[in-house]
Amino acid sequence: MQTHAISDHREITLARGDITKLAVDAIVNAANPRLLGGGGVDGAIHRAAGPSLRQACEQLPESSPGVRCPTGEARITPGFELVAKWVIHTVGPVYRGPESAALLASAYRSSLALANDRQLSSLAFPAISCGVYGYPLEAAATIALETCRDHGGTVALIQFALFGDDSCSAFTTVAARLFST
Ligand code: AR6
Repeated sequence: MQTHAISDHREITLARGDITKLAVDAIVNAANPRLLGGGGVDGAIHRAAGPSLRQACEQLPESSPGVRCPTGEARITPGFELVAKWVIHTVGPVYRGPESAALLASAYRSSLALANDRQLSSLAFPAISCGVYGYPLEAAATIALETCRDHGGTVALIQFALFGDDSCSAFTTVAARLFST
């Protein structure tokens, strides 16, 4: 595990692992706009949280037909059978080129803002958009880590749960460039 202090009271950690196992206030789900589950980390979170999670997601209002969370926004539900008390569901962009950066940053910012509203002190992110949605790892890691570094607020601990060798090494390389400790 790597730890980077970003101020006296805030740190970012990077660790290989399964986000569903983490004992943090909230884990972030890389979902799709329907918010009814899917593959990748979304599927893993729904399996670990149990069927109540899908029921809670179904209760969230649609902003347009089939859309409970537009790309770049975030919604919160309880974590049910997870160790984490809450799940923050966000939707990253499908990668279409550098113009996708603003929406990816927005997915991180919206998640942090929700955690802040609830006065949560610890939060775990997966590598949003880096699986099925095809975001190049180093570009995504730069956006993820810069956005978390620059976001003020109550979240004292931000953990990145990185699932594979490729995401682990990309986030580690970018963190070494961005952070001095
Ligand atoms: N813990 C942490 N990271 C994980 C886990 C896990 N248990 N499982 C996978 N990852 P993806 P996206 C990593 O595809 O690209 C879903 O079907 C994975 O290795 O889950 O944002 C949704 O419903 C990768 O690095 O999310 C959407 O339709 C990262 O999580 C779509 O995929 C993100 O990969 C969202 O695509």
